[in-house]
Amino acid sequence: FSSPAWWKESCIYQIYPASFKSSPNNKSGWGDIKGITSKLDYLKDLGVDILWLSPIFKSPQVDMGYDISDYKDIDPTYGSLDDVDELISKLKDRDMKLMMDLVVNHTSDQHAWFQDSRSSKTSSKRDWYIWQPPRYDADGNRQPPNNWALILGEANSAWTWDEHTQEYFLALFTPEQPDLNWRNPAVREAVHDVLRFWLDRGVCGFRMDVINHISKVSGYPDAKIIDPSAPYQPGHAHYANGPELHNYLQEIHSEVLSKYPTITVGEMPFVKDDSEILRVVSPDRNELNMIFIFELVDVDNVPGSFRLTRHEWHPRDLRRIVSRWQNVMQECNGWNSVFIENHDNPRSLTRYVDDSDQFRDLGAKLLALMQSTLSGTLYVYQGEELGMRDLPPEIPPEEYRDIESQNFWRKSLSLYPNNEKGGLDDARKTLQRKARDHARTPVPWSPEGPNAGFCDEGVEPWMCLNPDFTSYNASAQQNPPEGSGEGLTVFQFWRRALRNRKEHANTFVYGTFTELPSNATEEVFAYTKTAADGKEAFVVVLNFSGKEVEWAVPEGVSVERWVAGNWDDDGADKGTSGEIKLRAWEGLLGMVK
Ligand code: ISL
Repeated sequence: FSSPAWWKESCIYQIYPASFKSSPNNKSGWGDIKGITSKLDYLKDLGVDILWLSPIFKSPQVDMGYDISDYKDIDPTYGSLDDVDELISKLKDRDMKLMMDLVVNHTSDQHAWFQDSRSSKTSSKRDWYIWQPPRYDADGNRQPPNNWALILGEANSAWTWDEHTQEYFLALFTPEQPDLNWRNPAVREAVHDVLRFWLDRGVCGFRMDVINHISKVSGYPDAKIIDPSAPYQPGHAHYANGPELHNYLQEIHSEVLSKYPTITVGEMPFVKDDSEILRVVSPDRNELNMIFIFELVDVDNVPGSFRLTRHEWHPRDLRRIVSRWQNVMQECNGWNSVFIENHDNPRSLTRYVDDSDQFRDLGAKLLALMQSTLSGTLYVYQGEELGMRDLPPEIPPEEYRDIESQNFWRKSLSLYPNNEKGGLDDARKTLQRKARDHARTPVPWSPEGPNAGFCDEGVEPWMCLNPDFTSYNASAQQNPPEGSGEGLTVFQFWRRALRNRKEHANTFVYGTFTELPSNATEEVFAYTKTAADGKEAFVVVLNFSGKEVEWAVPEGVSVERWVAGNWDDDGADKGTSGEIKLRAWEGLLGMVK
C-alpha cells in the first residue's frame, strides 16, 4: 500500500485559461487570471484542492501557450505576475494550491534563446537547440536529416530548414516550437532556474508537458514506416522515453524538487511499457510523483499512429486498460493519475458514454462514479463537472481554432479539393470525433446568451461556445432553480462523489482494487475497493451500455446495500445478490459486508 500524502488525496482541476472565465471589461474575448480568481468559491464548493493552469506564460499562442517565449513572465492576454500573486494568495485563503504547466521540451521560436541560437552557427546558444545538416537524395535534392513527422496534424517533416544558417532544426510539434537540446548542461540549468522562479513565487508544483520527449536517441535514425503513402512517419520510438530521460528527471529532483515541498505530474504520450513507467513514478527513484498514462485517451487512435486517426473500440478495452493500471501501480507501489479528459482530447461524455439528451446526465455521472472510486490522484478537466459535450456537427471545421485541427483540415483540402474518394467527408468525421477543439470551448457560466457569462456582452469569444449552454451551464447546475427536477445535476453528483472520495480516502484513494467478472456482452465494468485495514470495502458496478443488462453479483462479494448510483433512486430497490438488472448506463456503489 502506498503511504498517504496530501497530494494523493487532492482533487486537481485543470483550467484551460483561454476558455475558463474572462473578467469584466476584458474586451479580448479570452479568459484571464482575474477571471479564474473570481471563480474560486465555485471550485472550492465542487471539492477542488489544486488548480493546474495550462500555460499562461508569454507566448505568440501558435499552440495556445504551449509555445513559450518567456518563462518568467505572463502573457498580457492573461494578465500579469501581480495577478498570479493575487491568485496564489486567494487560493491560500481557501486552503487551495496552484500548479503550473512547465513546457520545456521545446520553446517558442520567438524565445530569446532560439533567436540567439538561429542567429549564427557560432552563437553561444547554437547548441541549445537541435541543429543538423541536410541529407541529399539520389537526385541531389536537399532532404531533412530523417523521416520523422511533425506531431500536430500536418504530416510534414519534424525538421525545419533554416535558410540563414543552412541547417535544419528539430521541432516535433510545429515549426514554431523548436525542441531544446537537453544534452547541453546549460539548457538543463536554465530549466532548473525556471522551476525555482515559480516555486519561490509560491506554486506547489508542475505538470510537465511531454516530459518524456526530452531525450532523443543519438544519431537521429529514421522511423519505422507505418504509412507507406506518407513521406514522414511517427518518430516516437526515437524520442519517447529516450536514453537519458531518467538521468534528467533525477537531476531536476536533486537540483530543485528535493529542496521544496512539491508535486509533479509528467505527461508521457506514446509509452505503455509498465517497467518504463514505474521507473518514473516509483518513490525510491526520485523522478516524478505521477504521470499521465495515455492508453485510455488513445484507445480510439490507429495503433502506432497519431491522435487524429480513428479506431473502433469496445467497453472491454476501457475495462482492460483501467484495471491494468490499477493493478500495476498497486503491485509495484507506484502512484498514478486518474483522468479521462484534458485539453487535448474530445469530451469524455461524447467519447466513452452517450451524450444524447436522453442519456447525457447518466453518462457523465457514470464516469464520475468510476473516476471518484479509483486509486490515484484524481484530475477533473474544466466543464467535465458540468457534463459538457463535443461541438455538434453543424459547426464547420472553419470554426475550429486549434492548430492541429487547422493543419489537418488544410492538408485535407489540398489533398481532396473536390472531396475525391470522400476524403473531405472522412476528414470531417475525424475532426468531429477527435479534434482538441471540443474540449476548448468557453465554459458556460449562465444561460444568458450570447456568451453565457464567459465574457462581456458585445465581445466576441476567441472560439465559439457550445450552443447547448442555455441548458448546460454552471449556474443551472450548481444551484438548480426550484422545481427543475428531482435528481442531482451532474455538478451536484460530482460534488457528492468528491466528498465521498475524501471521506473514504482509505478505500477509494488508497484501497486495493479487485476486478470482478463482467456480464455476457462484456459491457459491465465492476470492481471492489478495499481499505488496507480491511475495515471497509465497496463494490462499484458500471454498465457501459445504453441497454438494460443483467449482472451477477459474484459469490464471495456480499453487498450490504447499494448506497449511491447515477439513477436518481440510487439503486435503492435493487437486490443485493444473484442476478441484478442494470438499467441503461447505470452505475452503482454498494457497501460490502
Ligand atoms: O494532442 C496531441 C496530438 O494529437 C497529443 O499527442 C499531444 O501532442 C500530446 O498529448 C502532447 O501534448 C502537449 O504538448 C503539445 C501541446 O500541443 C499539447 O496541448 C500539450 O498538452 C505540445 O506542447
